[in-house]
Amino acid sequence: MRRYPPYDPPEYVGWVPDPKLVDEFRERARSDAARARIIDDLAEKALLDLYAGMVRFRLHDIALKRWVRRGVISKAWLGTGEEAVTVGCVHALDRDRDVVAPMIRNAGAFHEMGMALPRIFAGYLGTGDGPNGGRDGHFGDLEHGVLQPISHVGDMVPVATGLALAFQQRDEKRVALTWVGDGATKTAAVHEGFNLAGVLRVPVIFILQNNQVALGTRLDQHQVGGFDAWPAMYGLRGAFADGNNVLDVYAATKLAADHARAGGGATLLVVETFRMGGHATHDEAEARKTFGADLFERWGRRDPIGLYEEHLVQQGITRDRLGAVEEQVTQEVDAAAEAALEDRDGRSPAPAGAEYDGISAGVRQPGLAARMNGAL
Ligand SMILES: Cc1ncc(C[n+]2csc(CCOP(=O)(O)OP(=O)(O)O)c2C)c(N)n1
Ligand SMILES: [Mg+2]
Repeated sequence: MRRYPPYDPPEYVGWVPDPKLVDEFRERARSDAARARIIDDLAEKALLDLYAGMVRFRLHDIALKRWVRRGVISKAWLGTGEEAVTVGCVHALDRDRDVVAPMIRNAGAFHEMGMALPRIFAGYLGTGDGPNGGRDGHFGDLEHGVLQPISHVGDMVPVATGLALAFQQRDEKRVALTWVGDGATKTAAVHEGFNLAGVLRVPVIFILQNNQVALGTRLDQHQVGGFDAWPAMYGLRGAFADGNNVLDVYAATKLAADHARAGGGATLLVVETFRMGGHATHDEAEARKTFGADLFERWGRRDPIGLYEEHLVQQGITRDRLGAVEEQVTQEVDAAAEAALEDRDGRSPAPAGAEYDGISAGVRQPGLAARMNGAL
């Protein structure tokens, strides 16, 4: 894809494919027979949709970075370098019926679950036409199966478990999915949720998104060893995927969803990736001190979008075709960001309690009720 020097991590600016990594990308996706079958079944449209989804997420982040530079918003949390984790998971679900609970690195789940980009951008601006009427920077849209996160990391794990319990009790073949960061796994809520999901065998998928860092604390500073033993510890079906390989993430999630729908219970899918920037836009310089330049360089060569593009070209999809997809998504994101800015003062929320009933609506969760009752 086109690179954006003012906004991209420096490792992405002059990105050129490393043939060895492109081979590894292909081999990784084929190393497991069940995953290989799923990938082989993907039609060209589905392959291109995955590509469009990742490009959309990257450009969504770039639009937010641009707004931070222009002083439109004060700060933004980004998923740069981790796009494959969100997009691969979402595309593997039944997006008309399943429910996801994204965290800050998973904003791509908003648009990939079907929320309109202008509405998403309105959410960041806090205008009254945003998903929660401009009340809070945390938003979702239950009509599209996206739970609004709460700020406390890890808490969506027991919430997703509870949703899955409802699906199980109603004998609905539906799945709940949430992402949990390496740092968030240190909370009690995550332990409670994992344990309950294991005991009750509910149809939930936990994506343990190990990006090697929590705020300014490296994984090796908050945990001894890796996550290999964790699924078994909780009695959860365990799976592992390369978080910079969208096909691997897609296939692993699809298998987890099939397993859950068949009544097999919960999966903990451990995905390795890397945060190619700061915790948010405010601490990019600090992040460069948290890790050595070699680590950024190593993961920078594994840009999930660049690798996937090269893979698709090897599979016979032309660069022109990819370019056309990118162009269309670029126009879509640019237009949405511009539209959100127009007359934004005029769209600021009404004084609390005057017109907006978001608080009571939030408590009643009408979208969730409709979704849970199969009306949506
Ligand atoms: C319970 C709780 N403790 C602390 C915080 C402050 N906080 C917000 S994000 C974050 C880091 C989370 O790291 P991780 O779970 O690895 O996710 P990442 O940011 O790397 O995607 C922290 C500590 C919080 N939101 N909730
Ligand atoms: Mg982390």
